Amino acid sequence: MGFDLIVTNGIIVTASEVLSPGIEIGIKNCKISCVGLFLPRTENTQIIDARGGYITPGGVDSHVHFAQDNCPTGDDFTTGSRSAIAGGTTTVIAFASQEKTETTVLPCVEKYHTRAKDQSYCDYGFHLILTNPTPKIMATEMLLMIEQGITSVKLYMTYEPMKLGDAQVLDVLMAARTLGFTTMVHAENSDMISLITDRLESAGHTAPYFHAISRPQIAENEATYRIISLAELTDVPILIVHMSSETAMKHVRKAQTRMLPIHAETCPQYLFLLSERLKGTHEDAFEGAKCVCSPPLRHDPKDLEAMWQGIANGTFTVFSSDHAPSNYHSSGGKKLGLKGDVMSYRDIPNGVPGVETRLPLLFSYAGREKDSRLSLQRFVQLTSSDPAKMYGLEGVKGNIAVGYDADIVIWYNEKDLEEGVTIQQSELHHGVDYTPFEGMKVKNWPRLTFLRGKKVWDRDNGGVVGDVLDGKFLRRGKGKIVVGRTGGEVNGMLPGERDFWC
Ligand code: DUC
Ligand code: ZN
Ligand code: ZN
Repeated sequence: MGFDLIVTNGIIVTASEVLSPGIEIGIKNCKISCVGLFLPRTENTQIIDARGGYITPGGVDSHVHFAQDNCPTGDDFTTGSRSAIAGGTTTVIAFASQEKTETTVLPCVEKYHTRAKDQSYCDYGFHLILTNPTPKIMATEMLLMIEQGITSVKLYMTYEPMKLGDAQVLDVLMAARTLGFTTMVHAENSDMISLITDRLESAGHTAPYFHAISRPQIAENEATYRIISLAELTDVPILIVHMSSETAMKHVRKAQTRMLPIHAETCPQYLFLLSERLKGTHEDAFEGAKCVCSPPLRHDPKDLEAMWQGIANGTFTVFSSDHAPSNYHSSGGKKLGLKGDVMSYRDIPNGVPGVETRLPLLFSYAGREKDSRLSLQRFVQLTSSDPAKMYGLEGVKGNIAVGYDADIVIWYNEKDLEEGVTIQQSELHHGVDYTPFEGMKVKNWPRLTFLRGKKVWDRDNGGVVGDVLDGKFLRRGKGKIVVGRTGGEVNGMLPGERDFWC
């Protein structure tokens, strides 16, 4: 029989260990079938030499926006997934987004399937954005969704066209309790933001920088505390997406200390970028629009530092890109916020691109060097194995272990890349016309990416060597709790009190 492929001469990093040099990966029928020493070769075995570099699992980016109606100028599945594999990500979970006027989610999910099928370089799944969770959807269609492998939803506590009130959030959480889907939440206080936005506009403060002024940390803080309370009341695990501030993060940490199943995600922009980036330049007063995202970039380097602490100490379960692609130069993109000479930050599409730069940015700080901020294992947990667990892909994606899909990233031996890599838009593979990380230096970059044993990215020999037919839809199982547990009592309630109404 023998292996189809053996990856040799590298240092394998799993979610729990950095394995000794010499340990090899044997791949058969697209799966990792052995991790061990001196694997037997046959004449049909292809040997991949990792040249002494690290080997990590293919990245699982569980928060990307591809081909979404609200960002029509950026990435579709083809360009977005191409960018993913060039940055070492082999699985993405994108969104199928329900319109508030829709009383069923089935056509919307079909629409997003059509946008992705046979158009993806990497494997993909969908979360469902619920903006109108009718009783019928919650009672019958969510069951169907779970059967079809869509086992997570995202809820918004802000944005007029998407937000749910607390009563609706509670309805969804109660359905999640029964059906077992995973609930992701965008936590910002909508009314605080509206008040400030209206008053800023009256005062003529409408340049991109005021986006950050309009969404202060206290708005994230309040909504985070509120959603944790709603989740605690109903005893349901949640994941709070794209967290940006220490005050809000402290609620998560405190809840986790009480063993509540409260998970959190942060993204590269909240580790590396500050609100000063929203200020225009001499040449282009509107350029800050490129960095408009929500929650916004924060003001102080201490804010970044706090997010790094959450990365290192386990508060964050997931490090995603929140790749939200809108072109800067297209009229339907970021320029929606520029009418003639008049800037209007509230009309700028939210979000920054980053699916390709996510892994290299974090990997630069992983390891045992003096300037490292997290271990290599923690890097794997945050970028691959924990998002896979959270979203029902454990055992298939996100780790280097027997039985898993052979999704593998081989990094350069640092001796072969002494100068590192400078991030430049001209070198990236997304469909967006800029990167907010332009000019930043990273230490390393995926040299080779394999998707289910097939080489799809070879940085030195052709770049993208995969195909849009390579990516498959992932029917995900139900997500697992990674932090805490259900079944805890609510502070101040009698033991078992919930049973009267649950
Ligand atoms: N939420 C996201 O998840 N992405 C981009 C913007 C937003 O508000
Ligand atoms: Zn969001
Ligand atoms: Zn997002």
